[in-house]
Amino acid sequence: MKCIIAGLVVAANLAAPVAAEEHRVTIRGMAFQPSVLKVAVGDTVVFANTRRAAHTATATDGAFDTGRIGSGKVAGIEITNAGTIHYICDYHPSVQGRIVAN
Ligand SMILES: [Cu+2]
Repeated sequence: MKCIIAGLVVAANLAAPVAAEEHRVTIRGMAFQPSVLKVAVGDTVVFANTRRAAHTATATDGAFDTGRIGSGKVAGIEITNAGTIHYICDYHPSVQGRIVAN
């Protein structure tokens, strides 16, 4: 009986590949929210600027850079590598966030 159950679990995993997800980070109050985001490689992260000031989301290691995100605008990036990415706003370097990709 145990063997049959294990077989079913394997079959279910093969039949349902994990789909890429879209995550949202909001820039508000001079902070990225959430400040730490866990994602999977292949996922997309959309940064939404709800404030008047323009911002960027710029990885300190060069992994991504949204460029200028104006008030009320969004910018999306795809996560292509596993690891922890620290990012800042290029205009306000004290505004920081982290993406942990597995
Ligand atoms: Cu900023």
